Amino acid sequence: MKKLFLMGRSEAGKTSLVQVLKGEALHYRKTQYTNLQDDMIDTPGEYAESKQFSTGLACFSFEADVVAIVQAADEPFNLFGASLHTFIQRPLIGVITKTDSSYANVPMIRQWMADAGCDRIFEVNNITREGADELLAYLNEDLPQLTLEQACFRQSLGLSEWDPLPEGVEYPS
Ligand SMILES: Nc1nc2c(ncn2[C@@H]2O[C@H](COP(=O)(O)OP(=O)(O)O)[C@@H](O)[C@H]2O)c(=O)[nH]1
Ligand SMILES: [Mg+2]
Repeated sequence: MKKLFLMGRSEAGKTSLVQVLKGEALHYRKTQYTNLQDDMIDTPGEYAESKQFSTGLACFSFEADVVAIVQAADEPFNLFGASLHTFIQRPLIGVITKTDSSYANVPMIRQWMADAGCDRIFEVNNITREGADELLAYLNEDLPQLTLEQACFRQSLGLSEWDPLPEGVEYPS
């Protein structure tokens, strides 16, 4: 299973998402600190909301296989800048929560996530668990383990570790 790192503003639904992905019942718990031990790294929203702490998120992200921006469908403004993926050396995905909100504007959040450089965007309603299976299926696919030579070959093609090899291209033997 890919180790998932979650970042997003307070109340975005990160802790609920962890509970949904683990198959637990939803229970409110304020996130006070970053826990690195688990398959899922949940972070306090205050990190994403403060300029001083936000670099900490980039550092924690190196402990993960995939980084997720979590944004509720009814968020009124965007905390994340364009091309965010360029300083995170991991695949970046977006998870849109609270799709059930009467103020939901999913196309707007999708646009923010596309601007940030998300490879994939998932919609998850934490209350009904709709959409959770698709995200779980993605997380259950492990990333390929590369040898140093394979990583260097990818670099020579300008590819990240997780981009698929172009059609017809194979690793040199
Ligand atoms: N309607 C709705 N409420 C949600 C959803 N996800 C989380 N919530 C509620 O939003 C509040 C904040 O959720 P929480 O997971 O603690 O957010 P965090 O601060 O990002 O960890 C809680 O009251 C949750 O029950 C969702 O998909 N739909
Ligand atoms: Mg939380």
